[in-house]
Amino acid sequence: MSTDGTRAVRLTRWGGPPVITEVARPVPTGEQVLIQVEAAGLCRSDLHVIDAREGALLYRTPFTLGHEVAGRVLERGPGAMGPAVGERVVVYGPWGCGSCARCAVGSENYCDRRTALDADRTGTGAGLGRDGGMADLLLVPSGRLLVPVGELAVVQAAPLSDAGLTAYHAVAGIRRAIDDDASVVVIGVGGLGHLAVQILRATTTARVLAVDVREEALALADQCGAHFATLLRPDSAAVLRDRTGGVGAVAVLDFVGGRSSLDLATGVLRPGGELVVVGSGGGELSVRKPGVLPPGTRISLPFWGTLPELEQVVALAREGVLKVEVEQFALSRALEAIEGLRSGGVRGRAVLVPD
Ligand code: FEH
Ligand code: ZN
Ligand code: ZN
Repeated sequence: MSTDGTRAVRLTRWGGPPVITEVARPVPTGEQVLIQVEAAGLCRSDLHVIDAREGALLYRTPFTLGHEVAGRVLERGPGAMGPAVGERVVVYGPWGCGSCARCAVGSENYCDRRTALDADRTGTGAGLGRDGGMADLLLVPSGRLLVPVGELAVVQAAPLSDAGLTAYHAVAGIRRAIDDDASVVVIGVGGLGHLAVQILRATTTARVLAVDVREEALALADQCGAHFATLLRPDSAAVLRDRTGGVGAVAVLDFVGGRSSLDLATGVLRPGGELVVVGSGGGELSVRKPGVLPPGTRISLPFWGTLPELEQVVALAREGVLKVEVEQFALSRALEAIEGLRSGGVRGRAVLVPD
């Protein structure tokens, strides 16, 4: 390993496997900030990026993967703001234009200029067309995208920037629906779902009912504070509805987004309830076919989260309220970790740590 090169897990061509290769050390200019990566989480969206056919995504290869990153500020460009050199931070992953009405309030996940950014094909975030953090170093466009994490362990901090933030944003969207004796169903207790259970328990009065297809996920749901957890079966809607006192759930958070999870959601929702679809499991739902959805159902497709929400998630974690179930892998074992995620063999969130 030469002294000035560093490692990165890169997608070098569409349809090809990611490779661990040496890249030049980035030099921060202007507002940019160089991060010494200390932890980078893996996400199912990384699999979608890796498996994408040419033209499916508006990104140009090659680029480094990884949109769930924590580390230390190593070097700052001359115009950089935010955390100082040496400070430990987590990186807000949706990189918008930074100046539109949405970005101005920290909602870069909903940047008004995203279409233009897509057209420019330079990518919309860390590891999403822009060089990401499955690497030794990460160059961040601006210090505005960094949230200090204090003494929080980095393998706990990294997953907050995507799994934690996405779960928190999904819960934020249904908070108004949670009245007395409300039940919320969480479908999929993986990297995002297990944090959603904890966030619901920590920030709402909801009765939390969890569903998954894996026994070990039910144990994780219990560990995270779910009031009830069950395997997905043909009678799950009836079983869950019974746990709601017969009225149904005021909200369903579907972190799978597949045919069976959407079917279950339609069977357990209360009239006037909230269907929140986060997972991209390829499921379809007919919104107009009579009898598919209860009357008054509101459907939302939340995406990632906002900078202020990331600060709130980090605060919850620093208070000890959020505990991420992590399976740690050395950066040099990144390809093995990716295959482990693909095979469903990861408990909680897989996190790469530069070795
Ligand atoms: C990232 C990029 C594209 C689609 C979905 C995602 C999520 O993993 C972000 O949380
Ligand atoms: Zn993700
Ligand atoms: Zn913007």
